[in-house]
Amino acid sequence: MAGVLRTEIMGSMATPQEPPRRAILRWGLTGALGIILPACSAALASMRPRTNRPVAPAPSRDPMAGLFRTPLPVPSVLRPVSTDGGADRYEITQSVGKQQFRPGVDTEIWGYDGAFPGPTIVARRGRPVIVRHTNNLPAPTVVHLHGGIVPADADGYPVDVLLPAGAPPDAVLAEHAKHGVAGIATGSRDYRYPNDQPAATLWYHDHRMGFTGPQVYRGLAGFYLLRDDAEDNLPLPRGDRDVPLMIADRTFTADGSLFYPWQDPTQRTQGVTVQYHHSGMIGDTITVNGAAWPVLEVKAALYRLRFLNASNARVYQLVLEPAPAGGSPFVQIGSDAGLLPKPVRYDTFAISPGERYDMLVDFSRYLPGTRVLLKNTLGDGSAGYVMLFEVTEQVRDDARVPDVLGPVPAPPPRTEGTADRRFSFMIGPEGVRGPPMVNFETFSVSRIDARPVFGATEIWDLNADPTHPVHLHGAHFRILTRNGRPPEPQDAGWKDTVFLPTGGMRVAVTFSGHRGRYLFHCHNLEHGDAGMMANLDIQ
Ligand SMILES: [Cu+2]
Repeated sequence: MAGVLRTEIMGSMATPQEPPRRAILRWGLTGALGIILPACSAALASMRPRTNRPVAPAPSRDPMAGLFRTPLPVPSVLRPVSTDGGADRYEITQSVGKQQFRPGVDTEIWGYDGAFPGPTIVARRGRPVIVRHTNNLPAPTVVHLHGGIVPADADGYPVDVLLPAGAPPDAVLAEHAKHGVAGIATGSRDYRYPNDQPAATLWYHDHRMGFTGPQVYRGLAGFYLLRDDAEDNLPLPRGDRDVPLMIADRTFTADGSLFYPWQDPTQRTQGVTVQYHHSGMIGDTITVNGAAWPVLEVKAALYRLRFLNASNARVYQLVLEPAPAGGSPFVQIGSDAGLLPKPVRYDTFAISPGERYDMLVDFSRYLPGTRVLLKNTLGDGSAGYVMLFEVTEQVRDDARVPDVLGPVPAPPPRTEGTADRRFSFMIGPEGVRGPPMVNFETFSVSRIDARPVFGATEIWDLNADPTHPVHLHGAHFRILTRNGRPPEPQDAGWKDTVFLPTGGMRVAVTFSGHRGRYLFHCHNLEHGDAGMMANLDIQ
């Protein structure tokens, strides 16, 4: 029976999408020629976004012309089906959908309730949420609440698959599931989230073993906003001035389909073509909330912009152009897992896959009528543009930047001496298909790589060659050193994802959530799928 399920349920999928180069739709300024580079290039060893060499010089007069044509969609907030019994219950159906990333072009996606991003869940600290997911997709799925401190059986361990109703038994999945946490479910599965943690911008996304990259890329991602009283008591922007921004790069084929570099044209086995093995899937089109290069009209007022990098592999360095009078337009109030102790101001900031930056931007520092570009200085050509804000009018605004935000306990001051554990993230040196590894091993569901003690705070030294965005499940951490030096201001809060620099980091991890098996892995999704993951057993 091995492989039968995947053969049958994947058989109804679209035909393989790897297009000839000329068939890739030229929505951007660079076009497609830059996206497939020779596999032997030394640049493949770099995690930096692929430099898409422009095929024509970028227009010098008005680079915005034609690019920013779609109003920014804001995902709808999901209504609970029940609020009885001490928990809010939600239902989500994972299904194939169609949507327009660009006006007039239909693209098939896989989405939560058929949409990308999926519906936003707004949760309250201390109030549990139960989400019943039903799988109507032609493939197994797994749901992970990224940043949530949840019981291990609700964390979306990669082999705890949810099969579509009617899927036949599969020996390979059954064998994998023996090493899982929650086992296999068919049709529907309930995920229970206690929400026993501070207000933060979380997100939920697919985490299926070996297929997380393609399944998130197809659209299985949504916001999960956790609120609490402490945050409510701050004079922060609310309502339509509290805007989640899910940034994700994609490449489209000539017929508007999503391009993904499957190694196996039948899409039954995991893995990407050798050109994308080291870089991960880097797209040439930047989307925000499911629209390519969108436009948001903003009042001349303070806004809360919750930046999430939901890209498979691309790192962004974001700037606003023009900068407002007085400079430093970004005021960070929160990081992955909650508010910072106090606001931090930036001219520019980097965000790697999986990270969140909770920012205030005061558009009253611009004159009404100003068009403000959000640019990515790491991207070439059209990948250098993210979205456009159009400042409309001055309004009454009660929101302001607080002087003090949330209490974050000081981390243990152990910056000298030996760490409790060390983790290295690297791709093996065996040529273009060297295996992505943690501590020189590729992932195995049947091997425990670390056994932290529940309740402990451990000091970890993390190293990467060259750089990787790493994400910890089941616990949050604080940054003690960066490149061997003191942390930077944005490192002050609780983190669950961090872009490891080549000089490494020392972090303090606190295991105060739940006992059980959790992952620690690279959030370059193609690296994770290929084995750059480790198992923690917290006991
Ligand atoms: Cu990686």
